[in-house]
Amino acid sequence: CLAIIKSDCEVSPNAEPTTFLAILNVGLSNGLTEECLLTEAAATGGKVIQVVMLPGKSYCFLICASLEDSQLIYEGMHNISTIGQQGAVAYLSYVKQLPALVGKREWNKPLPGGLHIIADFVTEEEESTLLRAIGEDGRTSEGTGTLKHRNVKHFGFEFLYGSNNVDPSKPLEQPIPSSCDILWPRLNSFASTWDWSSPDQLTVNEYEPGHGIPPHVDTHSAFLDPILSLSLQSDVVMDFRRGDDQVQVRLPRRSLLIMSGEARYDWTHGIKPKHIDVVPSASGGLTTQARGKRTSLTFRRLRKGPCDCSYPVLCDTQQTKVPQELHASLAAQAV
Ligand code: AKG
Repeated sequence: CLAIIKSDCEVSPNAEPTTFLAILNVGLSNGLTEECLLTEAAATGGKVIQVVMLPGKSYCFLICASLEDSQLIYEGMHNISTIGQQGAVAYLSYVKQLPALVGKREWNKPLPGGLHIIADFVTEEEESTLLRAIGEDGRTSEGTGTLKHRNVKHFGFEFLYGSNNVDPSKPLEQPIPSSCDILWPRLNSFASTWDWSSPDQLTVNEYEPGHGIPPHVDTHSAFLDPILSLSLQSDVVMDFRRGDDQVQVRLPRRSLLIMSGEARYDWTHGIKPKHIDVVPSASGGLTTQARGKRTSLTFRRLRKGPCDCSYPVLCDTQQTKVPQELHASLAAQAV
């Protein structure tokens, strides 16, 4: 095992204690979760600053708060802990350093053009207010609001998953809740970028851990640019794709995602149905993040006419086939 980490990522064992521990025989590839590892380490009395796990690998690393913490964890877990799937036994070793930037390449790609993420767009208090407001009202999809991989509600206009469109002649009784009005003045710094007006359509998606949404582009002729999505309750990783290009984007809880221009029209976006995301860690490696229940508020503005964008590939106005096929996966989710 030690030979593998040496050849994989040039990490050498150290006979004397260090604050870096390699945990061998368990990792992302055999189902180890950060939560499980941290619980096990905490039970030894040792304090962990960070867990570093590498995609596809059956080992991982811990950064401990001090040499004393590292020794407590080593003594409490080496050869004793059964934390992998099917109770794989963990072997521990002190190591000289952590792997440099291993697995991080995926995360070093530039974001799609026109994609912005504004962290802490709402406070925790505002998050609670918004969740209360959308919980009380709204039109549920397909009568029940349950798609195979998430629950959905609409305000302003219903998004029709059969046609992947809205019917502008049929506004819903419930407009977008007025508690959302606090959001729009915060977009002032972007206002010159778009011909801005407040959204008139809101789709609320509730994802339990393990839920997701298939890759799709929001129908060009149905909605204007930009499309906004506010993430509440949990972080998640969203995948953007254009041809062979794929970019993973972490959407933190309480952040606002803005998809404009290229990101709105020329890239698909989707969320893989998983319980755990692999995400960058501060030390330059990767770690896992268990998903909690996530509620997203996707705000759109109806276009009411053909799309005149300069991104024809996924444009239903300019070609009918590709977007329909893409959206078929969304429609297929309806129960
Ligand atoms: C949609 O409802 O079409 C979405 O893409 C939702 C995105 C999200 O959950 O942030």
